[in-house]
Amino acid sequence: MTDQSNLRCKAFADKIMSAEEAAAFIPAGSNVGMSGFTGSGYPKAVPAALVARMSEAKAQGERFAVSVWTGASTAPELDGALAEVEGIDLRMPYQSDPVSRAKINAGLMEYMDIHLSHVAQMVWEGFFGHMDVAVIEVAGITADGELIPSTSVGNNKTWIDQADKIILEVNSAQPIELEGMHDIYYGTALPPDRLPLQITDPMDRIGVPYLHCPPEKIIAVVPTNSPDRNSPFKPPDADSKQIAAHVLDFLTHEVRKGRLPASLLPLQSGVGNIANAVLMGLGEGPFKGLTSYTEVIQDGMLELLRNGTVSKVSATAFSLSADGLAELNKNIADYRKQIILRPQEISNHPEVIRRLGCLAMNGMIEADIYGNVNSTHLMGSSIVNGIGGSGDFARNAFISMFLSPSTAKGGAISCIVPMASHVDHTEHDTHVIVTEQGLADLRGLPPRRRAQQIIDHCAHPDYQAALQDYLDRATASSGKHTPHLLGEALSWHARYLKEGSMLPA
Ligand code: 0RQ
Repeated sequence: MTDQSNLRCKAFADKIMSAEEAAAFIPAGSNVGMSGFTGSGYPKAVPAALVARMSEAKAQGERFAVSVWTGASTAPELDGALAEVEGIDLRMPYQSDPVSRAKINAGLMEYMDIHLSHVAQMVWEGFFGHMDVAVIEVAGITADGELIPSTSVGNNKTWIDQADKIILEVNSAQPIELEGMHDIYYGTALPPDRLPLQITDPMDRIGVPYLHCPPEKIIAVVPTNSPDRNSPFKPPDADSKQIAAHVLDFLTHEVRKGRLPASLLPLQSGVGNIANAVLMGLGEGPFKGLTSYTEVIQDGMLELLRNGTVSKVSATAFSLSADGLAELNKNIADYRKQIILRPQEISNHPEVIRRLGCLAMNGMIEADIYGNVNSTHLMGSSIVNGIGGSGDFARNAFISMFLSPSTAKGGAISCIVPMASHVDHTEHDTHVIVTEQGLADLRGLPPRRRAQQIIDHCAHPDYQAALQDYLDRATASSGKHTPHLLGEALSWHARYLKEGSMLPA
Protein backbone atom coordinates (compact mmCIF):
# COMPACT_ATOMS: atom_id res chain seq x y z
CA MET A 1 0.00 0.00 0.00
CA THR A 2 1.35 3.45 -0.87
CA ASP A 3 2.31 5.77 1.96
CA GLN A 4 -0.46 8.35 2.35
CA SER A 5 1.06 10.13 5.33
CA ASN A 6 1.97 13.76 4.88
CA LEU A 7 5.63 13.49 5.89
CA ARG A 8 6.99 10.60 3.85
CA CYS A 9 10.57 11.73 3.30
CA LYS A 10 12.91 10.06 5.76
CA ALA A 11 15.84 12.29 4.75
CA PHE A 12 14.35 15.27 6.60
CA ALA A 13 13.96 13.45 9.94
CA ASP A 14 16.87 15.32 11.53
CA LYS A 15 15.41 18.69 10.47
CA ILE A 16 12.14 18.25 12.32
CA MET A 17 11.92 20.77 15.15
CA SER A 18 9.57 23.06 17.05
CA ALA A 19 8.30 26.37 15.71
CA GLU A 20 10.34 28.16 18.40
CA GLU A 21 13.56 26.49 17.27
CA ALA A 22 12.77 27.28 13.64
CA ALA A 23 11.87 30.93 14.36
CA ALA A 24 15.31 31.36 15.94
CA PHE A 25 16.73 31.13 12.38
CA ILE A 26 15.00 34.41 11.43
CA PRO A 27 17.20 37.40 12.25
CA ALA A 28 15.91 40.89 12.99
CA GLY A 29 15.96 43.06 9.88
CA SER A 30 15.71 40.13 7.46
CA ASN A 31 13.52 39.81 4.41
CA VAL A 32 11.15 36.94 5.01
CA GLY A 33 9.02 35.27 2.36
CA MET A 34 5.91 33.64 3.74
CA SER A 35 3.43 31.41 1.98
CA GLY A 36 -0.21 32.40 2.12
CA PHE A 37 -2.85 33.80 -0.14
CA THR A 38 -6.28 35.14 0.91
CA GLY A 39 -6.30 33.33 4.22
CA SER A 40 -5.11 29.97 2.94
CA GLY A 41 -1.86 28.05 3.02
CA TYR A 42 -0.09 30.51 5.34
CA PRO A 43 2.33 29.23 8.01
CA LYS A 44 0.48 28.67 11.28
CA ALA A 45 3.19 28.18 13.92
CA VAL A 46 6.47 29.91 13.05
CA PRO A 47 4.92 33.42 12.83
CA ALA A 48 3.59 33.05 16.40
CA ALA A 49 7.02 31.97 17.62
CA LEU A 50 8.55 34.93 15.79
CA VAL A 51 6.03 37.26 17.43
CA ALA A 52 7.06 35.88 20.85
CA ARG A 53 10.70 36.76 20.08
CA MET A 54 9.64 40.22 18.91
CA SER A 55 7.63 40.79 22.08
CA GLU A 56 10.60 39.77 24.24
CA ALA A 57 12.85 42.16 22.33
CA LYS A 58 10.29 44.93 22.73
CA ALA A 59 10.09 44.30 26.49
CA GLN A 60 13.84 44.88 26.61
CA GLY A 61 13.54 48.11 24.67
CA GLU A 62 14.89 46.61 21.43
CA ARG A 63 13.24 46.74 18.05
CA PHE A 64 12.85 43.43 16.25
CA ALA A 65 11.11 43.68 12.90
CA VAL A 66 11.37 41.95 9.53
CA SER A 67 9.99 42.60 6.07
CA VAL A 68 7.19 40.23 5.13
CA TRP A 69 6.52 39.24 1.53
CA THR A 70 3.67 36.87 0.76
CA GLY A 71 1.41 35.77 -2.04
CA ALA A 72 -1.48 37.92 -0.81
CA SER A 73 -3.38 38.31 2.48
CA THR A 74 -2.82 35.81 5.28
CA ALA A 75 -4.70 35.64 8.59
CA PRO A 76 -4.77 37.28 12.03
CA GLU A 77 -2.12 34.92 13.42
CA LEU A 78 0.36 36.07 10.78
CA ASP A 79 -0.44 39.57 9.50
CA GLY A 80 -2.39 40.65 12.57
CA ALA A 81 -0.02 39.23 15.17
CA LEU A 82 3.15 40.60 13.56
CA ALA A 83 1.55 44.00 13.00
CA GLU A 84 0.34 44.13 16.60
CA VAL A 85 3.92 44.01 17.93
CA GLU A 86 5.10 46.36 15.16
CA GLY A 87 7.21 43.52 13.85
CA ILE A 88 6.90 44.40 10.16
CA ASP A 89 9.17 46.92 8.43
CA LEU A 90 7.79 46.53 4.94
CA ARG A 91 4.81 44.45 3.90
CA MET A 92 4.05 43.47 0.33
CA PRO A 93 2.16 42.78 -1.95
CA TYR A 94 -1.40 42.54 -0.46
CA GLN A 95 -3.00 42.45 2.98
CA SER A 96 -6.51 42.66 4.34
CA ASP A 97 -5.91 42.54 8.08
CA PRO A 98 -7.53 45.22 10.29
CA VAL A 99 -4.51 45.55 12.62
CA SER A 100 -1.99 45.81 9.82
CA ARG A 101 -4.30 48.22 7.95
CA ALA A 102 -4.37 50.46 11.05
CA LYS A 103 -0.56 50.35 11.43
CA ILE A 104 -0.04 51.17 7.75
CA ASN A 105 -2.49 54.06 7.89
CA ALA A 106 -0.84 55.32 11.10
CA GLY A 107 2.50 55.40 9.28
CA LEU A 108 3.98 52.67 11.49
CA MET A 109 4.43 50.07 8.75
CA GLU A 110 5.53 50.49 5.16
CA TYR A 111 3.33 48.78 2.62
CA MET A 112 3.75 48.24 -1.06
CA ASP A 113 0.66 47.35 -2.99
CA ILE A 114 1.62 45.56 -6.21
CA HIS A 115 -0.18 43.88 -9.11
CA LEU A 116 0.00 40.28 -7.98
CA SER A 117 1.31 39.05 -11.34
CA HIS A 118 4.27 41.47 -11.07
CA VAL A 119 5.60 40.38 -7.69
CA ALA A 120 7.79 37.47 -8.77
CA GLN A 121 9.58 39.40 -11.49
CA MET A 122 10.13 42.39 -9.19
CA VAL A 123 11.74 40.09 -6.65
CA TRP A 124 13.91 38.45 -9.34
CA GLU A 125 15.00 41.93 -10.34
CA GLY A 126 16.00 42.63 -6.74
CA PHE A 127 13.92 45.75 -6.06
CA PHE A 128 13.17 44.64 -2.49
CA GLY A 129 16.61 43.33 -1.68
CA HIS A 130 17.52 39.71 -1.13
CA MET A 131 15.22 37.18 0.51
CA ASP A 132 16.93 35.70 3.54
CA VAL A 133 14.45 33.11 4.71
CA ALA A 134 11.14 31.73 3.45
CA VAL A 135 8.56 30.05 5.66
CA ILE A 136 6.34 27.89 3.52
CA GLU A 137 3.35 25.77 4.52
CA VAL A 138 3.05 22.54 2.56
CA ALA A 139 0.43 19.79 2.76
CA GLY A 140 3.15 17.15 2.77
CA ILE A 141 6.55 15.96 1.60
CA THR A 142 6.77 12.92 -0.68
CA ALA A 143 9.22 10.07 -0.15
CA ASP A 144 11.49 11.71 -2.78
CA GLY A 145 11.48 15.05 -1.00
CA GLU A 146 9.04 16.78 -3.36
CA LEU A 147 6.80 19.32 -1.65
CA ILE A 148 3.03 18.90 -1.90
CA PRO A 149 1.67 22.44 -2.03
CA SER A 150 -1.03 23.51 0.39
CA THR A 151 -4.32 25.36 -0.16
CA SER A 152 -2.54 28.21 -1.91
CA VAL A 153 0.40 28.40 -4.30
CA GLY A 154 0.89 32.17 -4.53
CA ASN A 155 4.57 33.05 -4.75
CA ASN A 156 5.86 29.87 -3.09
CA LYS A 157 7.83 28.70 -6.11
CA THR A 158 9.59 32.04 -6.34
CA TRP A 159 10.22 32.25 -2.58
CA ILE A 160 11.77 28.76 -2.58
CA ASP A 161 13.97 29.73 -5.55
CA GLN A 162 14.98 33.09 -4.11
CA ALA A 163 15.46 32.54 -0.38
CA ASP A 164 18.78 31.43 1.08
CA LYS A 165 17.06 29.22 3.65
CA ILE A 166 13.70 27.49 3.78
CA ILE A 167 11.57 26.62 6.80
CA LEU A 168 8.76 24.22 5.96
CA GLU A 169 5.60 23.89 7.98
CA VAL A 170 4.03 20.53 7.16
CA ASN A 171 0.38 20.91 8.07
CA SER A 172 -1.40 17.60 8.62
CA ALA A 173 -4.72 19.46 8.88
CA GLN A 174 -4.52 20.12 5.13
CA PRO A 175 -6.09 17.26 3.16
CA ILE A 176 -3.44 15.03 1.60
CA GLU A 177 -5.78 14.69 -1.38
CA LEU A 178 -4.51 18.13 -2.42
CA GLU A 179 -1.63 16.14 -3.96
CA GLY A 180 -1.94 16.34 -7.71
CA MET A 181 -4.23 19.38 -7.76
CA HIS A 182 -1.44 21.88 -8.39
CA ASP A 183 0.39 22.84 -11.56
CA ILE A 184 3.73 24.48 -10.79
CA TYR A 185 5.29 26.01 -13.89
CA TYR A 186 9.08 26.13 -13.88
CA GLY A 187 9.53 27.89 -17.22
CA THR A 188 9.21 31.52 -16.14
CA ALA A 189 12.05 33.80 -17.19
CA LEU A 190 12.83 37.46 -17.57
CA PRO A 191 12.78 39.00 -21.05
CA PRO A 192 14.18 38.37 -23.63
CA ASP A 193 13.97 34.70 -22.63
CA ARG A 194 10.23 34.45 -22.06
CA LEU A 195 8.27 31.82 -23.98
CA PRO A 196 4.54 31.71 -24.70
CA LEU A 197 2.47 30.05 -21.98
CA GLN A 198 0.74 27.06 -23.53
CA ILE A 199 -2.62 27.55 -21.83
CA THR A 200 -5.64 27.70 -24.12
CA ASP A 201 -8.12 26.16 -21.66
CA PRO A 202 -8.39 26.74 -17.88
CA MET A 203 -7.57 23.05 -17.25
CA ASP A 204 -4.39 22.96 -19.36
CA ARG A 205 -1.40 21.81 -17.34
CA ILE A 206 2.03 23.21 -18.18
CA GLY A 207 4.01 22.28 -15.07
CA VAL A 208 4.36 19.67 -12.36
CA PRO A 209 2.24 18.93 -9.27
CA TYR A 210 5.07 19.58 -6.77
CA LEU A 211 7.31 22.37 -5.57
CA HIS A 212 11.01 21.51 -5.82
CA CYS A 213 13.41 22.62 -3.14
CA PRO A 214 17.09 21.73 -3.00
CA PRO A 215 17.28 19.71 0.27
CA GLU A 216 20.35 21.62 1.48
CA LYS A 217 18.27 24.82 1.61
CA ILE A 218 15.78 23.32 4.03
CA ILE A 219 16.87 24.27 7.55
CA ALA A 220 13.78 23.27 9.48
CA VAL A 221 10.68 21.13 9.12
CA VAL A 222 7.92 22.06 11.57
CA PRO A 223 4.92 19.73 11.83
CA THR A 224 1.63 21.58 12.41
CA ASN A 225 -2.00 20.60 12.60
CA SER A 226 -4.13 23.67 12.21
CA PRO A 227 -6.79 24.59 9.65
CA ASP A 228 -6.80 27.75 7.52
CA ARG A 229 -8.70 30.47 9.28
CA ASN A 230 -10.85 32.79 7.25
CA SER A 231 -13.72 35.08 8.09
CA PRO A 232 -17.18 34.02 7.03
CA PHE A 233 -18.75 35.85 4.10
CA LYS A 234 -21.70 38.09 4.83
CA PRO A 235 -24.85 36.36 3.53
CA PRO A 236 -25.88 38.09 0.30
CA ASP A 237 -28.07 41.12 1.20
CA ALA A 238 -30.68 42.82 -0.99
CA ASP A 239 -28.07 45.07 -2.66
CA SER A 240 -25.71 42.25 -3.60
CA LYS A 241 -28.63 40.19 -4.89
CA GLN A 242 -29.62 43.16 -7.08
CA ILE A 243 -26.04 43.52 -8.32
CA ALA A 244 -25.93 39.79 -9.11
CA ALA A 245 -29.25 40.07 -10.98
CA HIS A 246 -27.92 42.95 -13.13
CA VAL A 247 -24.77 40.96 -13.96
CA LEU A 248 -26.89 37.95 -14.91
CA ASP A 249 -29.16 40.04 -17.18
CA PHE A 250 -26.10 41.60 -18.80
CA LEU A 251 -24.43 38.25 -19.52
CA THR A 252 -27.69 36.84 -20.89
CA HIS A 253 -27.98 39.90 -23.14
CA GLU A 254 -24.39 39.46 -24.39
CA VAL A 255 -25.14 35.83 -25.29
CA ARG A 256 -28.30 36.91 -27.12
CA LYS A 257 -26.28 39.52 -29.02
CA GLY A 258 -23.79 36.81 -30.05
CA ARG A 259 -20.89 38.50 -28.30
CA LEU A 260 -20.50 35.67 -25.79
CA PRO A 261 -20.98 31.92 -26.29
CA ALA A 262 -23.78 30.21 -24.34
CA SER A 263 -21.21 28.83 -21.91
CA LEU A 264 -19.78 32.35 -21.57
CA LEU A 265 -16.00 32.80 -21.26
CA PRO A 266 -13.84 31.94 -18.22
CA LEU A 267 -15.06 33.84 -15.17
CA GLN A 268 -12.79 35.76 -12.81
CA SER A 269 -14.30 36.79 -9.54
CA GLY A 270 -12.52 39.02 -7.03
CA VAL A 271 -12.38 39.07 -3.27
CA GLY A 272 -15.06 40.31 -0.94
CA ASN A 273 -18.70 39.90 -0.15
CA ILE A 274 -20.09 41.37 -3.36
CA ALA A 275 -18.02 39.16 -5.65
CA ASN A 276 -19.00 36.13 -3.57
CA ALA A 277 -22.66 37.13 -3.73
CA VAL A 278 -22.52 37.47 -7.53
CA LEU A 279 -21.15 33.93 -7.78
CA MET A 280 -24.02 32.71 -5.61
CA GLY A 281 -26.40 34.60 -7.93
CA LEU A 282 -24.90 33.00 -11.05
CA GLY A 283 -25.91 29.62 -9.65
CA GLU A 284 -29.54 30.67 -9.95
CA GLY A 285 -29.19 31.75 -13.59
CA PRO A 286 -29.63 29.82 -16.82
CA PHE A 287 -25.93 28.97 -17.23
CA LYS A 288 -24.38 25.51 -17.04
CA GLY A 289 -20.91 24.10 -17.75
CA LEU A 290 -19.13 27.43 -17.31
CA THR A 291 -15.39 27.69 -16.70
CA SER A 292 -13.29 29.93 -14.52
CA TYR A 293 -9.73 31.24 -14.83
CA THR A 294 -9.42 33.23 -11.67
CA GLU A 295 -7.26 34.01 -8.68
CA VAL A 296 -9.19 32.75 -5.67
CA ILE A 297 -11.84 30.11 -5.14
CA GLN A 298 -14.42 31.44 -2.67
CA ASP A 299 -17.41 29.64 -1.15
CA GLY A 300 -19.57 30.86 -4.03
CA MET A 301 -17.33 29.13 -6.58
CA LEU A 302 -17.46 25.80 -4.71
CA GLU A 303 -21.24 26.09 -4.77
CA LEU A 304 -21.15 26.66 -8.56
CA LEU A 305 -18.94 23.59 -9.01
CA ARG A 306 -21.28 21.55 -6.87
CA ASN A 307 -24.42 22.51 -8.74
CA GLY A 308 -22.88 22.15 -12.21
CA THR A 309 -22.99 25.84 -13.13
CA VAL A 310 -19.19 25.74 -13.39
CA SER A 311 -17.33 22.62 -14.47
CA LYS A 312 -13.66 23.62 -14.10
CA VAL A 313 -11.64 26.25 -12.29
CA SER A 314 -8.03 27.41 -12.42
CA ALA A 315 -6.84 29.64 -9.54
CA THR A 316 -3.89 30.19 -7.25
CA ALA A 317 -5.64 29.75 -3.89
CA PHE A 318 -8.75 28.91 -1.98
CA SER A 319 -10.36 31.63 0.11
CA LEU A 320 -13.02 29.80 2.05
CA SER A 321 -15.05 30.37 5.18
CA ALA A 322 -14.98 27.61 7.82
CA ASP A 323 -18.10 26.12 6.20
CA GLY A 324 -16.49 26.33 2.75
CA LEU A 325 -13.38 24.60 4.03
CA ALA A 326 -15.43 21.81 5.59
CA GLU A 327 -17.23 21.33 2.27
CA LEU A 328 -13.93 21.22 0.34
CA ASN A 329 -12.47 18.66 2.71
CA LYS A 330 -15.60 16.51 2.61
CA ASN A 331 -15.82 16.33 -1.18
CA ILE A 332 -12.20 16.90 -2.16
CA ALA A 333 -12.09 13.73 -4.27
CA ASP A 334 -14.65 15.33 -6.61
CA TYR A 335 -13.25 18.87 -6.49
CA ARG A 336 -9.73 17.74 -7.36
CA LYS A 337 -10.95 16.66 -10.80
CA GLN A 338 -12.24 20.17 -11.44
CA ILE A 339 -9.63 22.46 -9.85
CA ILE A 340 -6.05 23.45 -10.69
CA LEU A 341 -3.99 25.71 -8.42
CA ARG A 342 -1.07 27.56 -10.06
CA PRO A 343 1.59 30.10 -9.11
CA GLN A 344 0.10 33.59 -9.00
CA GLU A 345 2.21 34.88 -11.88
CA ILE A 346 0.42 32.26 -14.02
CA SER A 347 -3.11 32.49 -12.54
CA ASN A 348 -2.91 36.25 -13.10
CA HIS A 349 -0.85 36.26 -16.28
CA PRO A 350 -1.95 39.00 -18.70
CA GLU A 351 -1.13 36.79 -21.71
CA VAL A 352 -3.45 34.01 -20.57
CA ILE A 353 -6.22 36.32 -19.33
CA ARG A 354 -6.26 38.08 -22.70
CA ARG A 355 -6.13 34.83 -24.69
CA LEU A 356 -8.92 33.14 -22.75
CA GLY A 357 -11.03 36.30 -22.74
CA CYS A 358 -11.81 36.30 -19.03
CA LEU A 359 -14.96 37.97 -17.74
CA ALA A 360 -13.59 39.96 -14.80
CA MET A 361 -15.84 40.87 -11.86
CA ASN A 362 -14.16 42.83 -9.11
CA GLY A 363 -15.37 44.89 -6.19
CA MET A 364 -14.55 48.58 -5.89
CA ILE A 365 -14.56 51.35 -3.31
CA GLU A 366 -15.72 54.06 -5.71
CA ALA A 367 -15.90 54.98 -9.37
CA ASP A 368 -16.04 58.43 -10.83
CA ILE A 369 -18.48 59.57 -13.46
CA TYR A 370 -16.01 58.69 -16.23
CA GLY A 371 -15.31 55.18 -14.98
CA ASN A 372 -11.98 55.62 -13.20
CA VAL A 373 -12.07 53.09 -10.38
CA ASN A 374 -10.65 53.21 -6.88
CA SER A 375 -10.31 49.71 -5.39
CA THR A 376 -7.97 50.47 -2.54
CA HIS A 377 -8.18 53.80 -0.73
CA LEU A 378 -10.65 55.56 1.55
CA MET A 379 -10.88 59.30 1.00
CA GLY A 380 -7.74 59.32 -1.13
CA SER A 381 -5.27 58.43 1.60
CA SER A 382 -6.04 55.38 3.74
CA ILE A 383 -5.50 51.92 2.33
CA VAL A 384 -8.20 49.28 2.72
CA ASN A 385 -6.67 46.08 1.30
CA GLY A 386 -4.75 46.54 -1.92
CA ILE A 387 -5.12 46.22 -5.69
CA GLY A 388 -4.46 42.48 -5.49
CA GLY A 389 -5.12 40.86 -8.82
CA SER A 390 -7.89 43.21 -9.86
CA GLY A 391 -5.56 45.15 -12.18
CA ASP A 392 -4.10 42.01 -13.76
CA PHE A 393 -7.60 40.94 -14.72
CA ALA A 394 -9.31 44.27 -15.38
CA ARG A 395 -6.69 45.48 -17.84
CA ASN A 396 -6.67 42.24 -19.84
CA ALA A 397 -10.20 40.88 -19.53
CA PHE A 398 -12.58 40.49 -22.46
CA ILE A 399 -15.16 42.30 -20.33
CA SER A 400 -14.06 44.07 -17.17
CA MET A 401 -16.84 44.71 -14.63
CA PHE A 402 -16.59 46.63 -11.37
CA LEU A 403 -19.24 46.08 -8.75
CA SER A 404 -20.29 47.97 -5.62
CA PRO A 405 -23.35 49.10 -3.75
CA SER A 406 -24.08 52.70 -4.85
CA THR A 407 -23.55 54.03 -1.32
CA ALA A 408 -21.56 53.10 1.79
CA LYS A 409 -21.86 53.89 5.51
CA GLY A 410 -25.64 54.04 5.59
CA GLY A 411 -25.86 56.36 2.59
CA ALA A 412 -23.36 58.96 3.89
CA ILE A 413 -20.93 58.05 1.10
CA SER A 414 -21.71 57.88 -2.60
CA CYS A 415 -19.65 55.25 -4.39
CA ILE A 416 -20.19 57.20 -7.60
CA VAL A 417 -18.30 60.47 -7.25
CA PRO A 418 -17.31 63.39 -9.50
CA MET A 419 -13.63 62.42 -9.35
CA ALA A 420 -12.16 59.27 -7.80
CA SER A 421 -9.98 60.12 -4.80
CA HIS A 422 -7.45 57.48 -5.89
CA VAL A 423 -7.27 55.60 -9.19
CA ASP A 424 -6.31 51.93 -9.50
CA HIS A 425 -8.07 51.20 -12.79
CA THR A 426 -8.40 53.94 -15.34
CA GLU A 427 -11.49 54.60 -17.43
CA HIS A 428 -9.72 52.71 -20.23
CA ASP A 429 -9.82 49.48 -18.20
CA THR A 430 -13.42 49.75 -17.08
CA HIS A 431 -16.03 48.31 -19.41
CA VAL A 432 -19.01 47.91 -17.12
CA ILE A 433 -20.01 49.38 -13.75
CA VAL A 434 -22.71 47.73 -11.67
CA THR A 435 -24.46 48.90 -8.53
CA GLU A 436 -27.76 47.77 -7.04
CA GLN A 437 -29.33 50.65 -9.00
CA GLY A 438 -28.34 49.23 -12.37
CA LEU A 439 -25.60 48.59 -14.90
CA ALA A 440 -23.69 51.04 -17.08
CA ASP A 441 -22.19 49.49 -20.21
CA LEU A 442 -19.41 51.91 -21.13
CA ARG A 443 -18.02 50.05 -24.11
CA GLY A 444 -17.85 52.21 -27.20
CA LEU A 445 -18.78 55.41 -25.37
CA PRO A 446 -16.72 58.63 -25.22
CA PRO A 447 -16.31 60.34 -21.81
CA ARG A 448 -19.43 62.52 -21.52
CA ARG A 449 -21.69 59.69 -22.69
CA ARG A 450 -20.02 57.37 -20.20
CA ALA A 451 -20.73 59.89 -17.45
CA GLN A 452 -24.40 60.05 -18.42
CA GLN A 453 -24.70 56.25 -18.37
CA ILE A 454 -23.07 56.00 -14.96
CA ILE A 455 -25.20 58.79 -13.43
CA ASP A 456 -28.43 57.43 -14.95
CA HIS A 457 -27.87 53.75 -14.18
CA CYS A 458 -25.51 53.42 -11.21
CA ALA A 459 -25.78 56.45 -8.92
CA HIS A 460 -28.06 56.35 -5.90
CA PRO A 461 -31.14 58.62 -6.31
CA ASP A 462 -29.97 60.70 -3.32
CA TYR A 463 -26.85 61.69 -5.27
CA GLN A 464 -28.10 61.62 -8.87
CA ALA A 465 -29.18 65.27 -9.13
CA ALA A 466 -25.92 66.53 -7.62
CA LEU A 467 -23.85 64.42 -10.03
CA GLN A 468 -25.92 65.64 -13.00
CA ASP A 469 -25.51 69.23 -11.83
CA TYR A 470 -21.73 68.71 -11.55
CA LEU A 471 -21.53 67.23 -15.05
CA ASP A 472 -23.70 70.00 -16.55
CA ARG A 473 -21.74 72.83 -14.93
CA ALA A 474 -18.40 71.20 -15.79
CA THR A 475 -19.51 70.76 -19.40
CA ALA A 476 -20.57 74.42 -19.58
CA SER A 477 -17.37 75.82 -18.17
CA SER A 478 -14.34 73.61 -18.86
CA GLY A 479 -12.65 71.51 -21.52
CA LYS A 480 -15.40 69.57 -23.25
CA HIS A 481 -13.65 66.20 -23.61
CA THR A 482 -13.64 65.06 -19.97
CA PRO A 483 -15.23 68.02 -18.20
CA HIS A 484 -14.26 68.69 -14.59
CA LEU A 485 -14.50 71.55 -12.11
CA LEU A 486 -11.11 71.20 -10.48
CA GLY A 487 -11.99 73.32 -7.46
CA GLU A 488 -14.96 71.06 -6.77
CA ALA A 489 -13.94 67.64 -8.06
CA LEU A 490 -12.93 66.26 -4.66
CA SER A 491 -15.26 68.45 -2.58
CA TRP A 492 -17.57 65.48 -1.89
CA HIS A 493 -14.73 63.67 -0.12
CA ALA A 494 -13.71 66.84 1.72
CA ARG A 495 -17.32 67.31 2.85
CA TYR A 496 -17.46 63.75 4.16
CA LEU A 497 -14.23 64.24 6.14
CA LYS A 498 -15.55 67.51 7.61
CA GLU A 499 -19.24 66.77 8.08
CA GLY A 500 -19.50 62.98 8.09
CA SER A 501 -21.59 62.87 4.92
CA MET A 502 -21.19 63.51 1.22
CA LEU A 503 -24.82 64.63 1.00
CA PRO A 504 -25.12 68.38 0.45
CA ALA A 505 -26.33 70.14 3.63
O1 0RQ B 1 -16.94 48.38 5.29
O2 0RQ B 1 -17.69 46.32 6.44
O3 0RQ B 1 -16.84 48.32 7.71
O4 0RQ B 1 -19.04 48.41 6.50
O5 0RQ B 1 -15.68 48.85 2.56
O6 0RQ B 1 -17.31 46.87 1.36
O7 0RQ B 1 -19.39 46.64 0.06
O8 0RQ B 1 -18.78 44.79 1.72
O9 0RQ B 1 -17.49 45.19 -0.44
O10 0RQ B 1 -16.35 43.15 0.65
O11 0RQ B 1 -16.83 43.39 -1.82
O12 0RQ B 1 -15.04 44.77 -0.69
C1 0RQ B 1 -13.07 47.05 -2.87
C2 0RQ B 1 -12.69 46.48 -0.47
C3 0RQ B 1 -14.81 45.77 -1.63
C4 0RQ B 1 -12.65 44.66 -2.23
C5 0RQ B 1 -13.29 46.01 -1.80
C6 0RQ B 1 -16.58 49.92 2.89
C7 0RQ B 1 -17.88 49.21 3.24
C8 0RQ B 1 -17.37 47.99 4.00
C9 0RQ B 1 -16.28 46.52 2.22
P1 0RQ B 1 -17.69 47.81 6.59
P2 0RQ B 1 -18.34 45.82 0.74
P3 0RQ B 1 -16.45 44.02 -0.55
C10 0RQ B 1 -8.68 39.64 -6.95
C11 0RQ B 1 -9.40 40.92 -6.81
C12 0RQ B 1 -9.36 45.08 -4.20
C13 0RQ B 1 -8.68 43.77 -4.48
C14 0RQ B 1 -9.35 42.99 -5.57
C15 0RQ B 1 -11.14 44.78 -2.49
C16 0RQ B 1 -16.08 47.65 3.24
O13 0RQ B 1 -13.28 44.21 -3.38
O14 0RQ B 1 -10.33 44.75 -1.58
O15 0RQ B 1 -10.25 43.43 -6.23
N1 0RQ B 1 -10.75 44.94 -3.80
N2 0RQ B 1 -8.84 41.79 -5.80
O16 0RQ B 1 -18.71 50.04 4.01
C17 0RQ B 1 -15.81 54.21 2.41
C18 0RQ B 1 -16.43 53.96 0.18
C19 0RQ B 1 -16.70 52.57 0.45
C20 0RQ B 1 -16.44 52.12 1.74
C21 0RQ B 1 -17.14 50.45 0.51
N3 0RQ B 1 -16.63 54.47 -1.03
N4 0RQ B 1 -15.99 54.70 1.19
N5 0RQ B 1 -16.00 52.92 2.72
N6 0RQ B 1 -16.73 50.80 1.73
N7 0RQ B 1 -17.13 51.53 -0.30
C22 0RQ B 1 -8.46 38.86 -5.65
C23 0RQ B 1 -7.20 39.26 -4.90
O17 0RQ B 1 -6.60 40.20 -5.25
C24 0RQ B 1 -6.71 38.53 -3.76
